Amino acid sequence: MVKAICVLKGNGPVHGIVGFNQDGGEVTVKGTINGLTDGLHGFHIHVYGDNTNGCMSAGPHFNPHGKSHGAPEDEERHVGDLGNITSKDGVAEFEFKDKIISLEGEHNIIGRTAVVHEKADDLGKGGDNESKVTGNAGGRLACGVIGICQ
Ligand SMILES: [Cu+2]
Ligand SMILES: [Zn+2]
Repeated sequence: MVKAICVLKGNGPVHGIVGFNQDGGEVTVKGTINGLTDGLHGFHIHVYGDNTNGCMSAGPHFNPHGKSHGAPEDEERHVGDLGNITSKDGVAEFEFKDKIISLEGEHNIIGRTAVVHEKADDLGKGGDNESKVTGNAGGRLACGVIGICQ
């Protein structure tokens, strides 16, 4: 089984840790992120594992097939589109599976950046152009490069 880990940090109070475990054609994503406002926050894999200029250096969503932004369950989505996580009382604890991201091959996310956003991701259904690119999820509160772990 291939395993990866990401430690997310930002300029504010938001920080967390997210693990990625590959099991066959599925990756289980399990994490805890602290310091978010209550409610939904967009969570994506962005293309570059570069934090030179903070989370902005991570570039746009990981999108090797030139698709539009969408929900994790949509056919039309970026590989990096993992939807929203939910924070309550300052803690977002989550676990879900995704069949599109991978820890090997063409959809490999190792060496790229996980980002948690200021606002909810509208999952491509916001009705404006930006919705089809970023989901209108707003600022990048915390991020980290995804690395191989034991
Ligand atoms: Cu993002
Ligand atoms: Zn996207």
